Amino acid sequence: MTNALIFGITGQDGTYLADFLLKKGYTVFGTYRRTSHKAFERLEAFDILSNVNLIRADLHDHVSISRAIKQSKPDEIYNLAAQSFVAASFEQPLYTSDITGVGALRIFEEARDLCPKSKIYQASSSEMFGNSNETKNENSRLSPMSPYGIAKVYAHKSAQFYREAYGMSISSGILFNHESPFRGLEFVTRKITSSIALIKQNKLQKIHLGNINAKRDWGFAGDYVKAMWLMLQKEKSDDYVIATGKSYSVIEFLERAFKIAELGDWKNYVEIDEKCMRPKDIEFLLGDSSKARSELGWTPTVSFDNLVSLMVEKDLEF
Ligand code: NDP
Ligand code: GDR
Repeated sequence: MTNALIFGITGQDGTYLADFLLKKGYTVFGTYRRTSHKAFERLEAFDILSNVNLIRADLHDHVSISRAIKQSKPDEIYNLAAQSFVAASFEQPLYTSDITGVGALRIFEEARDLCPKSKIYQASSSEMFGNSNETKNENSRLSPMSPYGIAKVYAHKSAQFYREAYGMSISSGILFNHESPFRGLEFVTRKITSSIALIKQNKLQKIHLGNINAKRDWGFAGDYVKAMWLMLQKEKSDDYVIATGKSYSVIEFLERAFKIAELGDWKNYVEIDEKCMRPKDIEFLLGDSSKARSELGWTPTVSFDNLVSLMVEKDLEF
């Protein structure tokens, strides 16, 4: 039996990854935070809540990280836990740095003491690249434009340092945006598809959005968690860009989503709202995942059109 420990099992990726690893026969441990309400709705929707071993831990608290490692004796550790909403990082830069940046370091440091031979996955992000028109690969310049992006660079560089200085097996996946029907409601894709469902029910008239000209390389979360696992099956740890190689604007997402919902022209339902604008935003992101495709045999299976359909149709099941 192989033991996996997922920090952030309650999130979108954590749930897809837990499902994937259970199907591979892993014993899956995952961390959750204490909240005043239930945080397991995704694990319940996948019907795997009773199949995973939950451990309470917070990335702010290194003692809880240490306990999670001791309890799970992991062969593989996946650090997916983060304050992952870029917009919120402008409001809470210190908190974001502590969880998304230093939180990763806390895991690496505890693992160095307790399980230096475990394989570790670090969730790095295309948000580390910042703005430029170039297609990004593993060697592209890191020039983050948000407190979240800066925190991810800190964690990414720490992963490389622990790999080189201590010989630990830490791989970083530089993942571009990936979505699903289980994406958090505040991210733009799910905000649009969940709002469309409310419009259909006459519970909402307008969707308030910010920079709808922004372009992202959007893939499907189910494909991307497979890439995480593939990275940890390699003997040598490394960094890999995971992306589809196609970029679409928020406007193109709106066009496709409204067409599927048969609501007519999206412009009738969208209002541009200053409150949804960020102090700085990345206008364009496009990834080159040739290294992952050749070295890991990874390839995305869900097109942009199919991704939008999947999300709209799921939200319309009300
Ligand atoms: P989510 O926001 O859906 O999940 C984040 C997870 O981290 C949740 O389980 C959350 O718990 C947990 N978490 C938040 N704060 C803490 C904390 N202080 N201590 C412990 N756990 C905490 O993110 P995704 O699943 O979309 O992303 C997974 C990872 O990949 C994140 O690190 C994200 O930054 C990164 N990433 C995501 C991309 C994407 O497009 N989805 C692209 C590139 C990188 P709770 O449920 O309690 O909030
Ligand atoms: P992003 O995703 O910031 O790329 O980070 P998000 O869906 O939040 O924004 C994508 C783009 O859409 C624009 N936008 C809006 N975004 C939101 N959330 N709400 C709006 O109303 C809105 N209007 C326009 C944004 O300005 C942006 O340009 C995601 C997260 O999952 C990170 O954790 C991850 O690291 C990166 O993807 C890669």
